[in-house]
Amino acid sequence: MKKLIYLLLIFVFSVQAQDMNIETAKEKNSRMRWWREARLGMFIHWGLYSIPAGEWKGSKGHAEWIRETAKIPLEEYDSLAGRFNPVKFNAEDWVRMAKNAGMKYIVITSKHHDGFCMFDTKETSFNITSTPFKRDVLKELASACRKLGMKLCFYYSIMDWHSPDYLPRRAWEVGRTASGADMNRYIQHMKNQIKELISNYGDIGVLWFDGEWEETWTKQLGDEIYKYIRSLDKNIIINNRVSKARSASEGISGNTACAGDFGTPEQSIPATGLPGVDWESCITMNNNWGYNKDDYNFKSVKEILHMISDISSKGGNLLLNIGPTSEGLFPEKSIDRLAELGKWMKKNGEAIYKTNASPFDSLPWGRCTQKKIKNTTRLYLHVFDWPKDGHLFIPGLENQPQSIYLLADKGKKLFAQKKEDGVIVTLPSKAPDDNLSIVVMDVKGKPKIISAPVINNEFGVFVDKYKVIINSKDTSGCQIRFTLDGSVPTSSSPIYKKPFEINNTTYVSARIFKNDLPFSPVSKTEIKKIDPQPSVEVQTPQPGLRYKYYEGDWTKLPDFNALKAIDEGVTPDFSLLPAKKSEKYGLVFEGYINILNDGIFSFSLESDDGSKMYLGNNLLIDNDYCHGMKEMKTVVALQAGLHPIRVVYFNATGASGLKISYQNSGRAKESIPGSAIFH
Ligand code: FHN
Repeated sequence: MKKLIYLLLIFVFSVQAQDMNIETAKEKNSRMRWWREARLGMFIHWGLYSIPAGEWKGSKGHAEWIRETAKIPLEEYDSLAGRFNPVKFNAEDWVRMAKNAGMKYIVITSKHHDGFCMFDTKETSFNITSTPFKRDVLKELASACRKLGMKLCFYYSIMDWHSPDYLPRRAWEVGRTASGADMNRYIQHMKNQIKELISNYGDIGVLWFDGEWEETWTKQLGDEIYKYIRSLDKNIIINNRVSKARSASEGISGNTACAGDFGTPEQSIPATGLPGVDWESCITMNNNWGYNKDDYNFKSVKEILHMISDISSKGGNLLLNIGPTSEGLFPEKSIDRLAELGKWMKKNGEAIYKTNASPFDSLPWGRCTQKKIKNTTRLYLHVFDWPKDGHLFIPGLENQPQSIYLLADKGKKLFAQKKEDGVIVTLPSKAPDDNLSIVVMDVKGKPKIISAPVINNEFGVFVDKYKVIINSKDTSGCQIRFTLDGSVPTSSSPIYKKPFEINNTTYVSARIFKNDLPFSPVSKTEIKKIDPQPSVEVQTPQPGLRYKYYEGDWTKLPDFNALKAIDEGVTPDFSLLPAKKSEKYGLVFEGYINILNDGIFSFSLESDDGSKMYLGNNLLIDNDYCHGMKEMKTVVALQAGLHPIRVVYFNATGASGLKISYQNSGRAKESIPGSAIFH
């Protein structure tokens, strides 16, 4: 009887799991396995925008957003479909270039924000079969991927500038009515297209959503679509942009309660790995996602290899972008970079594929990935800077290496010496690869690493006196010894017992000792004393900031002094004014910020779109140009009192936002309160 109940419970749970998309950790790990092991994929942004290739009626600097950034009326943009004829497109060539570059999956735009569908969809005639080319490129890519053993994945934009049902319209599309638009009908349209993409092209690895930031798309809708997709295909992987999990910059933090299987930092790499979090950095090879014929600013092979190394050492994937031409060709420089990448991956891919994040907090000369092989750990030491003296010091490694060799020359055994605070490997004078060389080291069991002590030096500078705090991970039975002149601590150096103050620029070094012998690497940091920026005298400061409100059409901050303000007045803080009437507007805030104590302040300026912050006569933060909510920070030393502050801001289209905060050394980050603002 018990067995029957047990079986019944398993059945109920599995049905419920299926319906609710609740899967066990084991099932999720199985579903994510190929993606986690892949580490490297190709992103392809291809569509009608490749025809203008970044230029429209003499205006340059555009790409896949050209319909928006060049404000092309719907009918005029749609007419590009009549010119789309990529006669040189060859799906197998593309897939072979991705494969030879060491990429394990391809994510291609099935539909970008412009709404043009690169596949044969029954949902709209605004698709590739209505072009002179007629052929369904996703179908051809699907068969090429099957033939050559590549995972095919589709990018799909939630935001759709073409669909009559999608809202909001673009702000400048004043002549295009929104009446009759029906977002519910649009969502059904989306579901129908998603079903086409999942059903008609064979095994699809990932549905890669984008364009989720507008207010008409909600967490609830995102979660609903996620469940819908998983009900169609229980193995497919879905990124976090299906819902509202993506915060501005990292693409990972934000609302983790939202649906989505992995985080999506864009054009950035998180500062550290995020244990237990799946994430993929999507990054362009040059400056644009879609093809721009004038964009020759391609990253070097070295930069690309170091990105792959940095990302995989933090447990993430790299999705590297190509923007093909309107003829259906990869740009020459993209082809070159792929070929160089492939040569390196052919010899060194073992250090990237199927690896896990580094066991080290950081390494002065590069990165590390690791693999468990039975009861051994294989460490892949990614050496960016080949040591001139031929000695590679691995700080804090306690394990006695079992074998060491160059991945590019496995026959050449290397020798290591266990030191009290780590391992020194003797390397050949010349690195096997000028861009990035891998040293392989096997250690028994798990790597045991003694981390160097941590000296608190949040901002690196102080104005009056500074409390030095030195911490170390649990190393019971040890002492921390330190020096204040930059010399390496010895067994006769003072023992750190509690925080102490310094009054001048000091080089603090610290090291862990056990039984009076060095036991960890050395930490060293300069803590610099600087003069604070002087405050200013203001006769009768009044609460609040002066503001001036402008309207206009900018892709970067204009010289507002040369423009006529539409509105001006005094506002209690930096919040965006309710008075704004247009989506495309600018603001200038001017006044004084009252600093209560001499100190070091970290200012943060986060905005969508561009902004700049001035303090006194200095440009403190430049966060200009069109972008989503993006934060930039800087540190400044200020004297107590009033300091002139000026913030300029513009919003181009879509979402808008401006957040200004500061953090005094040792205190939490906070928005600048109205009580600190005067004019
Ligand atoms: O607006 C898009 C952009 O065109 C591009 O597709 C990138 C790629 O991740 N995603 C959006 C910006 O976050």
